[in-house]
Amino acid sequence: MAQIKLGFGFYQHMLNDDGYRFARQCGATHAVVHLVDYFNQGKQLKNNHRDNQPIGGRDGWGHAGATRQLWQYDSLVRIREELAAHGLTLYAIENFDPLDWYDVLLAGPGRERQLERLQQIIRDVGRAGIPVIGYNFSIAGVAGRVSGTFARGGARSVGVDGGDPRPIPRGMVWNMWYDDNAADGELPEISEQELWARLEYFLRAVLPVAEEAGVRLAAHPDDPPFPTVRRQPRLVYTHDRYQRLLDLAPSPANSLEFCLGTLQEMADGDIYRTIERHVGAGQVAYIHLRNVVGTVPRYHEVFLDEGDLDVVRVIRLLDQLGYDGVVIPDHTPLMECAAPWHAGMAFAMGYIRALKQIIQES
Ligand SMILES: [Mn+2]
Repeated sequence: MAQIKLGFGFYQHMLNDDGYRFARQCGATHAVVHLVDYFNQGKQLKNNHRDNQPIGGRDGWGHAGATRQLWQYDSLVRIREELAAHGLTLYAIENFDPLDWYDVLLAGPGRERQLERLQQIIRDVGRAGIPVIGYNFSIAGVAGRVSGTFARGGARSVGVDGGDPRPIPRGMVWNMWYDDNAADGELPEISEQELWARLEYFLRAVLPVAEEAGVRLAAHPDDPPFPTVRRQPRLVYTHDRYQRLLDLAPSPANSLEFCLGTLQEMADGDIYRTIERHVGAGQVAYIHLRNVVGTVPRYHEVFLDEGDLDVVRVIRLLDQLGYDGVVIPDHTPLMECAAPWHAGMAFAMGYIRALKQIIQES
């Protein structure tokens, strides 16, 4: 019988023995790994601690490219082997480094060269035995979040309170700096149609390579799901736009990084029908699970068992649909103790593990 796989999402700075052991102790069997360091902007900003979700002020999440060596084939193999030694299967790499594809997102002069680099990364990831790459085709990325004591018992978490209209400075994309010496000024505003065209250009360049390499590319929806953020258009900010993404370039390698938190934040749509539609069709490579209260333009993140999403129903539905891919907790509120991030994640892992046991193993 098909079984949901419980995974754990590793930020780059957690790729060490302590991190591996923590995930395994939580019951994880699979790993989703971030190679980009979203927390490296140094001392000048104080709102981007490694023990919370990256929030980012004007300077976003810091500089892109700091951990670029990790994308080399030998590093990918080493990480996969380290995880395996701890009983964890490396299932996916999540997100490209902005330094490797800013001109793909911006349709800039380096686009062809960067597409070749992405093709090489996809080949290396496949050769290293890693079956999935998650990505988020977005110029603004995850921007405009606020932090507050939004969850049960006054637990700190993130949310959205209206949109973010601040323009993006040149030299920044996806919340990170790729060029410190960029001319002053702001990124030009473009249409949503133009951004879809850029996505299609990207998919047509990389999907044939991905098919050959045995890698699925898995698209994350736009979080937060506004039509525009920081004056840049978004792609997947309503439920039906996921289908549009799939239809743009049909391929077994064109798949979804199914973020249930982001889908739940959307103003339209029935999330359970969206799960049936895409999970049922085998289009979901892996799932981000978290809970929220509210939808755009105002919502906040909460513990898995207290939000608008019926997580018990979700796990039951995934089981009924025969889903045998990976589920990871996306993010969780911080808990009051010496290790707030770890406590929040351990709670989420235990909650999902228990549901899985009750529904699948009883
Ligand atoms: Mn997500």
